[in-house]
Order: sequence, then structure tokens, then C-alpha cells
Amino acid sequence: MTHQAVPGVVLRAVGGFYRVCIDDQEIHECKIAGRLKPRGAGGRREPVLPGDKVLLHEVDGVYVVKEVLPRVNQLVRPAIANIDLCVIVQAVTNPSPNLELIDRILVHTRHMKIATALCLTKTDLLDPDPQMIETYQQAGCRVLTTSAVNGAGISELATILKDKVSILSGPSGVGKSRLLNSVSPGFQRETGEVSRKLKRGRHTTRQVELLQLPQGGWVADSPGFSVLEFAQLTMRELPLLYPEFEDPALQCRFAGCMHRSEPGCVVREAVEMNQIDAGRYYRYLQFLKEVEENELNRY
Ligand SMILES: Nc1nc2c(ncn2[C@@H]2O[C@H](COP(=O)(O)OP(=O)(O)OP(=O)(O)O)[C@@H](O)[C@H]2O)c(=O)[nH]1
Ligand SMILES: [Mg+2]
Ligand SMILES: [Zn+2]
Repeated sequence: MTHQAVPGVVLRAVGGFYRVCIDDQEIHECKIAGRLKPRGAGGRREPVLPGDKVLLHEVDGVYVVKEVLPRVNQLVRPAIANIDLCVIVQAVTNPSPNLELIDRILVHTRHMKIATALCLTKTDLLDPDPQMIETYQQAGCRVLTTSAVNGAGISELATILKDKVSILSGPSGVGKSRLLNSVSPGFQRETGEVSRKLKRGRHTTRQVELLQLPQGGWVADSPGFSVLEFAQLTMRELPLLYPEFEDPALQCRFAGCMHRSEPGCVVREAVEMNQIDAGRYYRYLQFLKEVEENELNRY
């Protein structure tokens, strides 16, 4: 007896159980077929991620994941596939913004060609820094300012999430889950005090999970993180992931300039003339060193 394959999207993948949505409406808890086709380079069996498009078979009302379809893109942290938009969330204070983490996430999302926005939240506690907003606009991000307490910017956030598959990413305690509750009160995501989190190192959200937006689209809440490595990046690629380097880089004396200490480097000049944010540039130099060390260790 043959069964027809039913297409679905994985919403959550925990401990060998998969929550899969069919036709944007029916949700099933599924297991995976024992002989799933291996994917990835060298035929490795990669884990199934939230966002994966899958084919299911139904036997006696039980759905089983039979096949994972090719991915358009994938993020390692948070682990998710096939996303249209990554929203980096940072609090203006409590905790204060982690600029290095913003830049690390941006390097990853640009490498994966995923559109990225920056959401500065908790603006009820402190006004956002205009300089920081300008810096990240220059870095190719749409910048939103929000507060889950007084509702500022929430409708703007809801608008950019509409009809897309998005993820909120950022450190623990910045207010990702509470933002989602503001966008859709029906979500009822659990939130936790920052001071308690810091004391216990406790993350309130523990799993990546795609949630259906009432206005259309899907958004993933995810556990906070602060460490993100550049495992798959080469030195050549890194400078190309900084939009604000693009124009000046055309005038650097050497093609393939890494904008470190090469003579005639116009990117460096732009930093000295305050046309490129110095903080972004120095973190770039630090990342370049890290990628260089990774490359040396690889060979
Ligand atoms: N003043 C103020 N507090 C906020 C705002 N948003 C969230 N908070 C508080 O910040 C704390 C952390 O919020 P969460 O939504 O749990 O943070 P999270 O980013 O989901 O944290 P993890 O799930 O651990 O990654 C809670 O006490 C929230 O009530 C805001 O806009 N303004
Ligand atoms: Mg959370
Ligand atoms: Zn240069």
C-alpha cells in the first residue's frame, strides 16, 4: 500500500520529536523515519531543524517525517533553517547592548544572505543612542526602537514580521519573549527577571520554536546566547560582509585589501575621518584575527 507524501514545516525539534505544521494550520507531533536520506556534504546526517521543510507520511493517523527538503539557508545559533529575516534584539540597558555580538550575528546573516534588522528594546528605561542607530543603518540594518512596557515601536515590529519566517536572536534577558507577547498576546511566552537570570545563569526560553503570527507569517522565539564562532568563514570573505566598507574598498590601492595595515587603504582612512564607525572597524580587526587563527589551525 502506498501513501501520499504530505508537505509540512518543522516548528520545533526536541529529543527526536518534531512538531510539524501542515498547510499553515494543522499541527502534528511526529517522529522521524529510521531510514531518512542523509544530507549535507559527504552524505552526513544533519539534525532536522525548526524551519525545515519536510515530507510526511501518515499511517493510521500517525505522521512520520520521511524526507527533509533542501535548505535555502541555515543559522547555527539559534539553530534554524529557511528564514527570511533575522531580528537581532538588544536592550538599550539592563543588560546594556553587546556590540560584539551584534557584529558577529551580522557577519553570519550576511554570509548566509539573510536580511537582518536590529531591534533596540526597553526604550522606556533609556533613550537609544542615535550614534548607534546610525552605525547600524550604515551597516545595512533596518533599526527599530521598541518597548514592551509602553508599546512604542511594536506595530512597526509586527509590520516587518508580517508574512515572513523570522527569528528573534540576542542575549538572554534582553526581552525577546516579552516583545513577542506584545506583538501577539496569544503567545503567552514565559519571561524572566534579568537579575535572577544573571545570578542563576538561567535562560527562560529553552528551545527554538516557530510561532504563528495572527497577521500572517511565522516568528521564532529562541534561547539567549552570547558566544558565536566563525567556523566556516575565510579571511577573504570577512571584509565583503561589511556593507559600509564597500565604497571605500573600491579605492584601496590593492585589490583584495584586508583593510589592516596595507598602504593606501581607503577603508582605514574612512575610519580615521569618522566616516566608518571606529568600534565596528576594531571589532572587524579582532574578527579577522580570529578567522586567521581558525584558518591556520585548519591546515
Ligand atoms: N522595562 C522593560 N523591561 C522589559 C522590556 N521587555 C522585557 N523586559 C523585562 O526584561 C526581562 C527579560 O525579558 P524576557 O522576555 O524574558 O527576555 P528574553 O530575551 O526572552 O530572555 P531568554 O528567554 O532568557 O533568552 C523580564 O523581566 C521582562 O519583563 C521592556 O521593553 N521594558
Ligand atoms: Mg525568552
Ligand atoms: Zn583597504
